Amino acid sequence: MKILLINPPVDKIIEPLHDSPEYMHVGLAHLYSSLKKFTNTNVSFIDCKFLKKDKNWLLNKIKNTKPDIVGFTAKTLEIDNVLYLCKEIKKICPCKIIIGGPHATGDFEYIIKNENVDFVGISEFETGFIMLINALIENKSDFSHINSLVWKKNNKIIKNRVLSCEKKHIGRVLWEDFPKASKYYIMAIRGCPQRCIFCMRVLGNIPFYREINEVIDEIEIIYKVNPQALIEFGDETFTLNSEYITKLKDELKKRNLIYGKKGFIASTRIDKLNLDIIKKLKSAGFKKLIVGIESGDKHILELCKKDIDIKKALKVSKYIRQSGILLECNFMVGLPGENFLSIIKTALIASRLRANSISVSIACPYPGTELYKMCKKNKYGLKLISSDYIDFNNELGNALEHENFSRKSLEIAQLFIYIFSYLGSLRFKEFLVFCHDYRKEAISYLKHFFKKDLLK
Ligand code: B12
Ligand code: SF4
Repeated sequence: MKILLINPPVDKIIEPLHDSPEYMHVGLAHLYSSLKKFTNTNVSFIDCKFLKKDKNWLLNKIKNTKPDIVGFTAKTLEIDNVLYLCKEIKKICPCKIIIGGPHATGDFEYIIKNENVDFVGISEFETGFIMLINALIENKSDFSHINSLVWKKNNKIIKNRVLSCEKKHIGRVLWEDFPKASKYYIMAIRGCPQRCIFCMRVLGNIPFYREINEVIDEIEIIYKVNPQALIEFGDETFTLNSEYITKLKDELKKRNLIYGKKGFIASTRIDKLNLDIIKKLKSAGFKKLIVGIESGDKHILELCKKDIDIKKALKVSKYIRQSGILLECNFMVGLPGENFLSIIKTALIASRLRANSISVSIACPYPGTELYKMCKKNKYGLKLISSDYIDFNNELGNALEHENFSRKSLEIAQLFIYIFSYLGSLRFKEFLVFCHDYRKEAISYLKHFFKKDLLK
């Protein structure tokens, strides 16, 4: 049985960082590795974005290789593009099609209703996929025993129980099977116990810690494939558990993987950092930490269930700067409770945190989140302004506005925070460095910013 896993191509490069990335899709890399280990199938993985391949190339490839199962991953903004590809694939290849990933987890009905889709996988899906393949190999027509699967029986949609994957099925990614990349994302911990209203938590609320040895084996293999690789931990909250970090640091040291490499990057919550953990991360070779602050307004942070204390965040950011680790802070505008004053507060905090880089996005109500439900009910003056999923993107999207805050005002607020975070703390040189480092993204951003006005 031939299985083809696909990270779909983009029609047009709008956000170069993500549409034409230097890294491969971690979720599909995990699925590939588990299917290879636990099934007797011929599995392959094509990351069209990483390989810079377009839809014609992909369709040709499918026509020539005739896989039995095609599996697409899809974020919300790419789901319609993927459904279009499914239609084209069914014309040229009599395969089964399964879709998984973030959109499938948040809005499986939208996908399974499509006549060209056979199955949908919800949340993490290593175990579900292995069970599905075994059922297909045995020619079964009943799939009700398969974890986290959505399927159709006599045109009726059936959603099975959503269960966590079996521990043994989440193994080491076989990075050595893929082309060399300059950047790799790896996952040590899956899931996040917090409840932020804008976050999907595709991998659930219960943290699952991978075996330290396996994570470090993965790092070792990546460095064998490319000794100059940059490695980022994609975990939602990397420093959830300080003991885990200590063990990780010790194992990295033991295997001499800390020095001489490019250094690691990780994302975490600022309230899961303290002086001790920062020192550990520094000695483990971490060069950059990314944290979500989201807003400088206490009321908004409460409404969003972000659960962080701004004063403590300022203190921790100082420790990070003193340690020599670079700090990136993420902010969001357009959250419930946003007003003129809260924007000013966010800009002030962004400047006081003195982060080396920042990212300011506009809140995006991804289906399956509490924010989406709030928008649907027009709570706190929130409004969904598009039902077209291509607009569901935090950076350059067009999905949400407020009763008293038009989309354009949110975009102006976003630009204002970007600029004020540097110039408000008189960091002119750092601002120029930031503009230089992210020049391609800045051009896309400015094009998007002025596009609607120019079209008028
Ligand atoms: C790390 C990460 C990134 C990394 C990329 C990592 C990578 N190389 O793949 C970076 C920082 C670059 C990134 C960028 C973006 N991200 Co991101 N990211 C994440 C994060 C924190 C973890 C994802 C991850 O790697 N998980 C680990 C792997 C093992 O899990 P997984 O990918 O989900 O795959 C599992 C299942 O989903 C499922 N599955 C996945 N694909 C498939 C396919 C099939 C066929 C099946 C059956 C199952 C299946 O099985 C997999 C194994 O269990 C999630 C949050 C989260 N909890 O998911 C957000 C998240 C996925 N990102 C999100 C977004 C929006 C983006 C951006 C668009 C940001 C932006 N510009 O606004 C970009 C888009 C990049 C792109 N073009 O793909 C959203 C997606 C929401 C949505 N509904 O679309 C999330 C959910 C965060 C959120 N807002 O809640 N991201
Ligand atoms: S802390 Fe981060 S990963 Fe966890 S729910 Fe909040 S935004 Fe999502």
